[in-house]
Amino acid sequence: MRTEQSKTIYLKDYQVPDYLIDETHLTFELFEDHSLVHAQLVMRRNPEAGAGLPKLVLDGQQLELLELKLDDRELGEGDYSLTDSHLSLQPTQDRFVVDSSVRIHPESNTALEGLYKSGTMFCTQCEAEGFRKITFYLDRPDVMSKFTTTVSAEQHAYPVLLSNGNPIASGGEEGGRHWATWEDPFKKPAYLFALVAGDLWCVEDSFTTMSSREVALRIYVEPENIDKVQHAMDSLKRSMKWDEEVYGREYDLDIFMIVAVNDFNMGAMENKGLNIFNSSCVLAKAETATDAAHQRVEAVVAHEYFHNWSGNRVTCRDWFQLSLKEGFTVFRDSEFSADTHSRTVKRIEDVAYLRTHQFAEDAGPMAHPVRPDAYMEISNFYTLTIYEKGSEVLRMIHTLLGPELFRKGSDLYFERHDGQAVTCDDFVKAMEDASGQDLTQFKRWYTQAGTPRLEVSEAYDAAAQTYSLSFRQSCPATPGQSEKLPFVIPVALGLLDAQGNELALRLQGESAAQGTSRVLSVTEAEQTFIFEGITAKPLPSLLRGFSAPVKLHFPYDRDQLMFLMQHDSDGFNRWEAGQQLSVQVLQELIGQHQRGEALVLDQRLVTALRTLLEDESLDQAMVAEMLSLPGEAYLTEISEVADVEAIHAAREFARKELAAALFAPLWARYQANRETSKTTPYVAEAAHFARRSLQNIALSYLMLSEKPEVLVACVDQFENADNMTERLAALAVLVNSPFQAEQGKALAMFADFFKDNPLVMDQWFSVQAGCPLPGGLERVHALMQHEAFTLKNPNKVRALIGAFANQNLINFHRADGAGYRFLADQVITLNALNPQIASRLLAPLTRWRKYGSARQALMKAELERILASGELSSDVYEVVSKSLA
Ligand code: B3K
Ligand code: ZN
Repeated sequence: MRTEQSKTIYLKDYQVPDYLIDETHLTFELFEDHSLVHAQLVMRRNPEAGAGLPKLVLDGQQLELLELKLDDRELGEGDYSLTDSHLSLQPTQDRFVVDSSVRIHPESNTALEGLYKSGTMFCTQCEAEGFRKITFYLDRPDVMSKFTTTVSAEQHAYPVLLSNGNPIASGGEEGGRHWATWEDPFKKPAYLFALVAGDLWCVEDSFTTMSSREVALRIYVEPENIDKVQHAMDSLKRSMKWDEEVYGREYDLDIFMIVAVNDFNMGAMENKGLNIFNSSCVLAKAETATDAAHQRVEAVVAHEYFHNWSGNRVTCRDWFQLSLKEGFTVFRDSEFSADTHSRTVKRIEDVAYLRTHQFAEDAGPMAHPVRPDAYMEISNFYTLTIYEKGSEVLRMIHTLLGPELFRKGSDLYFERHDGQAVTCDDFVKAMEDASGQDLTQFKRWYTQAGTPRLEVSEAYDAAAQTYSLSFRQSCPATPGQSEKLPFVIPVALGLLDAQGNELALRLQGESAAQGTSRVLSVTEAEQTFIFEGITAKPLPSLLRGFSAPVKLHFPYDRDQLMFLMQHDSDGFNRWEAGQQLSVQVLQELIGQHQRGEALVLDQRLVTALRTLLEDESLDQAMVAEMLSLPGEAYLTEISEVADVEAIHAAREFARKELAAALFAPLWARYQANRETSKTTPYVAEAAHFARRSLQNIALSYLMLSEKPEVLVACVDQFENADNMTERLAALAVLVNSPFQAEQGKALAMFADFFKDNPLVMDQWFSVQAGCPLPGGLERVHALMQHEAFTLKNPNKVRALIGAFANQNLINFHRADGAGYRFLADQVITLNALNPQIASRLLAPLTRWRKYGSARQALMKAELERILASGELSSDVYEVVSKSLA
């Protein structure tokens, strides 16, 4: 458990490694009750590290050392020293070879880090520091080595033996065993190592690269899933093409493999040539996976593939630089999805996610910069800040430089640093060198945590025909950072006249207007921009496309927001105006609830949504997005003190009022779309996603009316839909409805039909875990006893416990604290089984400062109880101790 790792590690202490490993030769002998790992490391003194021959200190945890040799000489106990995390020995010359043999126990590894078993197959997860649980090694990303790997296992149970690179030899052994050797010609850090052994089937395809090389593509799954990989394969080929076209990046090995495993801590892993995926991010077909799941598979396949350049060919010098590969790769995958489907809808989804979850993280006890300065447990830093905010930082560079210079910068970065382990500074330097722009101040986005607040005010001078916008930026204190310096904030904007036309934008000092939408760079704490030639007071459309991850404040009134909803040429800002209108209306209802007044819905929201619903020329996905009221989690995030009951009551009241007032247009749109769905085969493309999303959100409103004809339609959709998107949406609204009989029947039918499909059963758990009706905690308790549930599978934990704590706020935040007690109990159990999952599950308790004093006390008491519960993993210890600090 907690050893030396609960010490804090600082970026400022970084030192180059004393030794390098040129070659790594591994042999694995896999057995049912243990495995043996032999490692031969061809090493040399690092010329950059100075003179002398310091001790060689190898990382290693939970390894039983069987044999150790230095240059073929067997070492006895006096020749080395061994702790529970390191093996040290004294080299005697600049170049030497270390041989070690260790015994490990993948069969009892429930942490799912290092080598472990998922069901009957062996697989690995090494990022960030899992390789040290496989063999003694310099387990740090700036040590890059050429790997050769031989795997041997019983042939019948493990016919498929895989590792990174190309297969170079294989054969049989006595006693029904066989072996295979793989060679990876590219130097890589140990975190990209992978091994798989199992009874797997594969779908094979091929891709011809831009220089006409044939690459074999294989997706391996357990036999029962072989019918669910076509979508992932199509996504992979589209990703490979897109990376050639948009970034000029070609794949480099002759084979690219993906393996789907059921027990996996994260979404997937970009191991060189052998990506290992959570099965939830590979398997998708119409009957068993929703539209959202199809889009997630496509995005994750693309993300991991894109890492081959942004992460593998050019990797991180140390883990403080994690966003170098993750922020960049998220930006790349989100642009891929935007190009493949609807750009505006993708942007809306990403921003809604960022503002709800990353902004909350940035305001909480674990807030950290995109490039952190310190950590205790690196697994805790695979965060929304590193990934999502990191991607926003890349997007801002893209916005400031423009697409051509950005591409020039990425070309220079890949060319300059191919085969190296580098820093975020190296990335920015390439962008500066390629563009000629100075990004010194911009780099504060990497070093300062917290979400900046941007207040904007306006002034119109009719006589001078000038319109000025004044910006004032500030950033709240975050742990360890009390003072912040101004950021570079790119603000994309336009000005609308009274008819909704866009005005030509000429700033003071310019001789000609520069278009009708442009990007201002706000660099000072307070700064004013003056537009000239403005003949009447305009309405500004600010932060178009969410051009910077900030909290924007402009005193729009509701009529202005309705105007922007209709007229803004920027699709994202039309949605944003609708969200702001909804927030204002909901906050008014929250106030009424808190004062004990009768709730009264501002009819302007009804009018605005009616206009959208009745306009059949609009993109249906946009209409669906605009109909979705801001979620309870977002309303919590923007509250000073979150009033759980008032937020829930206000939102539910608004939904019911809208459902009643808009019944006719909702019913018309629902019926039309459902009819089309009945007669259209399932297609995973934007127009079809759009139709089903409007259909399903309409259904969720319509069911609030409790009218019999809607119930009939809902049950029909549940029973007869040919795809999971429609079926699951119908199930979810039934579960949230008062129709007990229909609901019970549907849940039973669903579970019976899909009992052998764990990913579909995850959906079944989630739908029930998220149900806001009273008794949520009792339902979750009961579901934990269901035969399909197990704490050992991370997907199950997320589907049931995670969904309850993160999405069912009214039940989780029960006033008596039982929800908190439940979550703490699960964290304590999981701490011993799987520390990474335990630590992630904790997040809702860390947000205690958002709530009133009674809830604060209850949440803190549970954090204290976890802290006192015994030996904690470094993962859980870091999050709990920082939350209480
Ligand atoms: N790089 C992996 C993350 C692995 C995290 C391990 N704790 C997935 C990804 O971002 O592509
Ligand atoms: Zn990634």
